[in-house]
Parts: sequence; C-alpha cells; structure tokens
Amino acid sequence: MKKQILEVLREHKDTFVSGEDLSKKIGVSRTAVWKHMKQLKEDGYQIESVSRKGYHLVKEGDTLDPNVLEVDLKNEYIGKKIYHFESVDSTNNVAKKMAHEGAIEGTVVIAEEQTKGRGRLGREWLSPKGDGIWMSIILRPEISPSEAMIITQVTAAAITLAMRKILHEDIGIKWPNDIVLHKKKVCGILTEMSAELDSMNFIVVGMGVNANVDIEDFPEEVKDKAISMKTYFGEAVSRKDLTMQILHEFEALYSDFAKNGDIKKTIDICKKYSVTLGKRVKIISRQKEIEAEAIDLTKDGQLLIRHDNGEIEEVLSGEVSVRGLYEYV
Ligand code: BTX
Repeated sequence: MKKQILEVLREHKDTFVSGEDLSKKIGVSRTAVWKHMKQLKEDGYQIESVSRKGYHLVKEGDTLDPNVLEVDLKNEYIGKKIYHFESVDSTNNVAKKMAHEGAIEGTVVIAEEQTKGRGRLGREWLSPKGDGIWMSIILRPEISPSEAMIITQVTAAAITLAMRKILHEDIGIKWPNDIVLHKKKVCGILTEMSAELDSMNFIVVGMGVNANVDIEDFPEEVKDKAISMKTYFGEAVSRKDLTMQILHEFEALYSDFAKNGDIKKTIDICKKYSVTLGKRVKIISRQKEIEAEAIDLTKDGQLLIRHDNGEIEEVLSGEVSVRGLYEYV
C-alpha cells in the first residue's frame, strides 16, 4: 500500500493529490491513506499536506524499505525480492536460513542493525543501528565449491564501482575482501557457502558498508582502521542510492561470471583499483607469517606474491589475512 501511495505521489510530483483521489485510486479509506502518509514521513519522506489540496511529495526519504527499493531498482533478478529487518543477529545467518528453505537466487536481506555481525575467520563486524548498509545476497551459481571465492572479488568490484559513481572518490580494494577509503576500511565482504564435495547448494555474500556510521563510537582498536563515508565527507550519503547502485553493478558483474563464465571484467576492476598490488605485504595464516611483494592477481582472483628469493607463490584468499607493512593497507 505504501508502495502504491508513493507511486501516485511520484506521478504527481509537481502538484498536490487529494486524499480522496488517493483513496479512490488505491481503493482504501482516507484514514488508511493518512496512516500510510504518516509512516512515509517517519521513513524520512518530506510530504507537504495542505487542507483542501491534499499531499505533495517534496523530497524522497533515505529508507531501505523493500517497498521502495523493489520499485526503484531496475534489475532482472538481484534484489527482485528484498527482506528488510530492524534487527537481526547477522544478515548472512538469516539469508542462509532462507536459502535452505528454498529462497530464489538474488534474494536480498537487509537489516538496520546486526547484533552479531560477523567478519572472516570468526572476527566480529560492528553493525550499529540505522547508519550502515548491512546486506546479504543469496546466489545459486552452477560452479564448483573451489570457485566460490570469486564471488568476493565480484562483490568487491561491484561495491567499488558503485561507491566511485556516487562519491567520485579514491576508493580501492584491499585484497581479498575490504573496500578502503583514505587507507581505512569502509566496507567488508564475507562470502559463505553451503556445498557438497563437488557441487554447490548456494552462496551467501554479505557486505557491511559504513555509510553514515559514527566511527567515533567504535572501540579504540577498530577506530584506528575504520572509516565511514560520512566521517570522511562530513555529510551523510544516501543509503538508498548506494544500495541500489551496488545491487545494479553486482547484477552485471555476477551475470557475466555465473551465466557466461566470464570473470575478466571483475578481475580487471579488482586490479585497477587494488591498493595491495605493488606493495610489500605481510601474509598471516594459521601456520605462519611471511613478508613478500604482492605482484598480481591470477585470472581467478587469487593473489600472486614474490618472495625475497624470487620465488612466486599463489595465495588463496580463504586462509589468510593481508596487512601492509607500515599501515593497515
Ligand atoms: P574481516 O574479518 O576482514 O574484518 C573484521 C575486522 O574488521 C574486525 O576484527 C575489526 O577489527 C574490524 N571491524 C569490525 N567492524 C568494523 C566496521 N564496521 N568497519 C570497519 N572495520 C570493522 C570483514 O571481515 C567482513 C565483514 C562482513 C560484514 C557483513 S555485514 C552483512 C553480513 N552479515 C554478517 O554477519 N557479515 C556480513
């Protein structure tokens, strides 16, 4: 209903629509129209209401409400079905449960807050209420489990393109799963899968974007390496526009890979915007820490490093953390 009211208001964006016309068009009582108008205002929509004239949409809200996103997003299948929650433990957990219950490919789960947001290797992802984009996508590609980590690169490339389109800023990819702004972490990606030995059930890719998060409220140890777009630019970005742009870029790159087997564009973007390549890095795995030079990405998005003795090694993203030697990137 909110969705229909919004559509009518947008069709009449230069004039007023009376409550009576709205109730006739949509087939509900005027009280119901009034109630939904109130909700839209609570969602941040600026709606002028003048007696005997009706309602006029002055400014769009910045809501991640599926009623709005599903209408505005011009995608074929990624985000055709969006679920939005006020608070969940982790959107990846919710999405995995939905996937087990048969949710279709492209289903998106968004939450205003995560109480147990997860990073890689058991780490925590802080996801405070209302200011970030905490979102997971369910995918059902026909690929082998060993190829699943490419999805992290597809996602990193999509988010980087989306952020750069909206902010025209220096946003880069720290291999394998961080997006950085001004050398600090503005977004993290967590790809998880359910698979048999040689066949894939589904993949859930989660992304946490510090859009308008107040980093000052983070604990000291995270504050040093984290950043939000709002902290950097001094003003809030539209979470709605950014979410739609991310889903849009994601559909294009993911379809290339999953439908056409073509990953080149993704890898080219990951190389072009990499903040890791060409640097001396520390590779931290469970067994050891080594320092080497990050020289290239393979065609599957894994990292190639050159050891000091000249030997070249391929590093698999699932197992390691990468640090710059002198700073976080
Ligand atoms: P990661 O393991 O690369 O990064 C986790 C580390 O990042 C933490 O140990 C902490 O130091 C730091 N950190 C924690 N919270 C933040 C934050 N908000 N901003 C910047 N740095 C932070 C990165 O893992 C993958 C994160 C994926 C998050 C998404 S949100 C939607 C989905 N649901 C879910 O539970 N996880 C994913």
